[in-house]
Amino acid sequence: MKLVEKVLNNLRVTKEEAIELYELDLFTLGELAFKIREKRYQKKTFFNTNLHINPTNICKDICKFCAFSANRKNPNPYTLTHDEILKNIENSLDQGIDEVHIVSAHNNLVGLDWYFEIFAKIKKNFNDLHIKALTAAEIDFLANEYNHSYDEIIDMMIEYGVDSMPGGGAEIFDEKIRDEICKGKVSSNNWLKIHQLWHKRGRFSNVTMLFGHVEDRSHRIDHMIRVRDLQDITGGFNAFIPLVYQTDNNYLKIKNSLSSQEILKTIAISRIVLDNIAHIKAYWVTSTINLALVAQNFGADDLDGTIIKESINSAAGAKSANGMKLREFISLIKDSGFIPTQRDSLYRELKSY
Ligand code: V47
Repeated sequence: MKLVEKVLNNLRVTKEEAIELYELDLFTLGELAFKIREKRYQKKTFFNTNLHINPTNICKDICKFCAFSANRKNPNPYTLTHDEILKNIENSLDQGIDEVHIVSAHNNLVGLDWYFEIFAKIKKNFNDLHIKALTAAEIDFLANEYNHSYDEIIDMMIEYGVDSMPGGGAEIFDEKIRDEICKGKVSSNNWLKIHQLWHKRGRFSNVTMLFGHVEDRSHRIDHMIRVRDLQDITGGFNAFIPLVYQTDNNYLKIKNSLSSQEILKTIAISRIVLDNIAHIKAYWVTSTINLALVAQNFGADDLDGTIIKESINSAAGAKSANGMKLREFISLIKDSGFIPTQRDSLYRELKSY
């Protein structure tokens, strides 16, 4: 059977076939991915109103792609106090947020309690907020630093009020490329193992893929297939989030950024390959809002959220430092011919605009 027919018949593609999909022209590929998206969600595009908080940029790891952590290229170390974090949240309530997304660097100066007690304080002060926090990379760091098993760290997450896990730290799973861009960080197998343990508790998470640096197409497909294999076992991933590599202020010397075509093809292929993951998120922060809007026609059904303040990708050149106003977000989705559909963190629909 020809590959296009296979996709049209909703049959699972192999790794080799997925690589072959890149050879299709952009519009054929887009149409295939759009059909899948349309069948599931018609013209709905999901988003939420969230606040990103990055409480510290002091990091014991040195990932070459990272411009956020305090180092020679970004010599501005900071660590927020719990009161400052609570104040940030309080100041954002009038924007209607229902989720806080908290990701820190791997700071070995502040102690385990600093990482966890903030979750309990948030729950105490803002009981309705969903806490999406601690990447598998942070969990691996905390487990190693404080001599705990992954299960013990996960017990603490649940005890202190973490509701779901973000998909950060996945980068690219191919071990050779991973060594090149972030040696010493959580291994690919452990990243997947931590999410598996989290899913085993009946909890949900996301999974990212950082692309557009030193990897090639086959590494991206390998990444997707490893995700698909785990999802077959657990069913715990809500969304796949391809993150377009941002080039500024870091130690990876990448001369050529990816073309929009290659980004859209990768998003479309992820929609086709990841037949067992409900949502493909075009994260506007790294793709630009305009390309994220186009990605709706290439398989993406989710654009993340309003964010309010973004620190990790904007440090590397993304135009996202101040998030986006809800009204603007809604009208951009509408103008592009889709139905803005506000969701909660677990994808329950709240409101259509
Ligand atoms: O893990 C770091 C990435 C991630 C760069 O789960 C970079 O809903 C591009 O994981 N260029 C953090 N990317 C962001 C993240 C995320 C974002 C939105 C939603 C969710 C979710 C998760 O940012 C890191 C890393 O892979 N990153 N540096 C860079 N130069």
